[in-house]
Amino acid sequence: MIVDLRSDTVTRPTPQMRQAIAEAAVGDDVYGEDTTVTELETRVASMLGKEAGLFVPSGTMGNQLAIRVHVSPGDEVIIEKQGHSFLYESGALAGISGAQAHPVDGERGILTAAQVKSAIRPRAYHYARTRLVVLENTSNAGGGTIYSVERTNEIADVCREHSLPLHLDGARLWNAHVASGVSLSALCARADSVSVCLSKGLGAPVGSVLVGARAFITEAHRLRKMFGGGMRQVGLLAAAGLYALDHHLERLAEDHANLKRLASGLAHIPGLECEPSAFPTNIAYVKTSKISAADLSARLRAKEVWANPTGPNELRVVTHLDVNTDAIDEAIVRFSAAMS
Ligand code: TLP
Repeated sequence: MIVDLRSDTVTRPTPQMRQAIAEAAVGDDVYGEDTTVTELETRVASMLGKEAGLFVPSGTMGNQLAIRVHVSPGDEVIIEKQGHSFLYESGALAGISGAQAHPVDGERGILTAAQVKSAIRPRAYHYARTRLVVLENTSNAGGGTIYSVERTNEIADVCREHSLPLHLDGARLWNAHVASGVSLSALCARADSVSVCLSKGLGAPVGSVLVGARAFITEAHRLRKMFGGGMRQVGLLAAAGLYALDHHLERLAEDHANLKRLASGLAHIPGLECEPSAFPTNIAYVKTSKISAADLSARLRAKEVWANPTGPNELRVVTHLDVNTDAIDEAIVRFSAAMS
């Protein structure tokens, strides 16, 4: 049995999800005629308390469309230094929007309002114009850490004082919601735009939804076409997203419990460090002092446990729909064997 802990993106559609895909009503979404897509967009927008939604192929496109709507070339974007939209989206911030990042070192991926405030450039023509703040909830690089409503709102207050829009990369906002018990709409009430992914913990094969005010979505819709993201009978994929919202949202609690179980097991293995309480959702980072992360990853691979290095002495492990408790226990045994 392969235990794939590389990411929650690796899940495969369940037979029931495939059934929902097979039965989906479809139409040409470029003509606005795919009722399943429209249902998904409306549903996600309403869950997140926003006026409108737009189905996009990936989280990257959701984030980069939002950034492109919010900024102009030469503008600056305040973002955590390991924020996905800055670090892992192939330079799109510069390549697509002509913007530069102002990376800020958060605490486990989480920024404070004071940090955001002090990163805003003075209004002098030597400087780039600060035009956007991007937050990520949960923070991937922070270890699935959660922005509380209070923290988000404090940052939103700073944004409002400085007339800056706030974009939320909510690829795993679902996990933040399930782990904290706070409603999705409260978690993003003060964000001007939010991108949420269906293809991570929710287990759909493809897709994200970008939400915001109607005028914002109208412009994002125009740009989605420009990016080549106008899709046709894509209700097939939207149906998987709707199925995931109905059946896979609340079960994220299982992934969180499995992550704790895994982290606690790994913490007992000599040569590994992993503090379970530092990882509130489905992502953990494991420090390896005795051997390099690359060596450990290779040894694990030979034992059919897949986990990627994220630094010379650090591996990331992620729990998801396709890893049950037995697989977690098996992974712990194999980690232990790989270290001995
Ligand atoms: N994250 C992937 C990798 O790209 C690192 C993963 O395996 O975690 N926002 C966040 C916070 C993400 O973690 C990701 C994907 C995205 C956006 C981009 O989503 P996709 O892959 O759909 O473009």
